[in-house]
Amino acid sequence: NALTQRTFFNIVPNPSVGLTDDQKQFQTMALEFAQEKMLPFAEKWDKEEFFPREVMKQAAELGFGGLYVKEDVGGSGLSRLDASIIIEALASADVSTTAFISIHNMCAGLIDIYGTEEQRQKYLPSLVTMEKIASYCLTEPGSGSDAASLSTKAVRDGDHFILNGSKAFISGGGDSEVYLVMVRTGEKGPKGISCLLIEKDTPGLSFGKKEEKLGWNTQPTRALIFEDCRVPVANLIGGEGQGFNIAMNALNGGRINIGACSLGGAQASLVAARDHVKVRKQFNQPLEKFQSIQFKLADMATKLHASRVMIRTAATMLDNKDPSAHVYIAMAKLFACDECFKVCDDSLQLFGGYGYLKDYPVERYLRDLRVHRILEGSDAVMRLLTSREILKD
Ligand code: FAD
Ligand code: 2MC
Repeated sequence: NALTQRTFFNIVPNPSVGLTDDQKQFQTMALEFAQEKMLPFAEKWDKEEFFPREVMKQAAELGFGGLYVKEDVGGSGLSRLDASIIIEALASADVSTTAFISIHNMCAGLIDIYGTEEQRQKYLPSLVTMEKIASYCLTEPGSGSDAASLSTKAVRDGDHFILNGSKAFISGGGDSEVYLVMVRTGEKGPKGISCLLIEKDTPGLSFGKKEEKLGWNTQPTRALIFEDCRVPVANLIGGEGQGFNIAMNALNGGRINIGACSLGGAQASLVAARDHVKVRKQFNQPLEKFQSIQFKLADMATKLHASRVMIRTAATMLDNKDPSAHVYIAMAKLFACDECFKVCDDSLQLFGGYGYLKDYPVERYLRDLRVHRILEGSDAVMRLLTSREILKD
């Protein structure tokens, strides 16, 4: 992989344009970590479906396990914009592992904001170090995009809830020690949903087989099955009935970071394509001499830069608690995940047949980015959130 610190920063579009000196500093720190600890192994981890927990712990030593968790429990206390810059830099080496770090951060952030002081002190110190890792559990076999129709039932029995039902597609499922699970404790629809923190070894919780996937291979995906699973009422995060709002608010930050993962993958793919067309000769000249190829690179850079501007604007709106942030986040995720996927596809095309081989990095970025158009809210859900706002009276 030709991506080096020099090419990461010296290519147009430069990911450090417009950043403060502090932001440039931790962007460089994240990139150095990614290039030293992730990039040399990413291909092997992908092939062997290896979940690099030790490396994630090392990332947490730099503060990446609790990016926007408050400092009293060991978090880094960064803004969403700062977090997205770090996630993007890490993803330029390994999209799949970084995407799990993003999900873990979404969970830690959720506990930090909505947990009681006791819950924060009990769970966050070992999550920010990534000694323990956390999964976010909303999707069910019968409810994906229509998340508010979820049916995993939690019935109160004294100081416990008794859970029956299942969750599908859970990233980290079976490996994570902590699960944030949206369950139905009341009426139909979003207002009957609550959020429970469930520990891995809770009796009545079991896991499905590890799913075989096109990408995101460095992290496991499994179903969760609840059979009369008893969870203490003390593990309720927020109030009863607030679970859906909590889940959606957490996803706003998650969607920014999934977009940022797409930026990192597209940046690495663009750098690789640029280097390839400078050395690959056909018709007696390097490919870079053909104007159609020059223009393709210009289009790729433009798509990537526009995506980055949208992601960072949306992150800033979330930091400023702008009431319409979720709509700008939806537009940014839609645009960045679609356009950055196209950048990877264009890069693969510029490599010709070599792009299709696993000897070159671009096919891995392409496979990893594909799912960003589906998870944490599909393209259709992003359009739904945006169009509803446009049409609101
Ligand atoms: P569906 O909702 O059935 O959608 C199918 C298609 O119909 C999609 O193209 C969708 O865009 C489209 N569609 C849906 N509704 C509409 C509409 N109203 N109008 C037009 N088109 C529509 N979930 C978690 O909770 N936690 C996780 O950790 C997690 N990790 C995942 C990891 C991977 C690798 C994958 C693949 C998924 C993961 N998911 C996770 C689940 C993911 O969030 C869902 O797959 C996603 O929300 C879509 O739901 P679905 O698969 O049921 O598709
Ligand atoms: N930010 C803040 N609040 C939101 C929100 C958002 N992005 N989206 C919805 N809400 C609120 C909404 O304001 C409303 O609040 P209130 O009742 O207080 O007014 C409440 O949630 C219910 O919303 P709707 O009435 O819009 O509910 P509806 O069912 O019509 O639509 C929809 C909800 C489609 C937006 C939601 O179900 C959704 O986002 N679906 C996609 C599911 C998803 O993203 N899954 C990802 C799983 S995690 C994953 O994939 C990983 C890899 C980790």
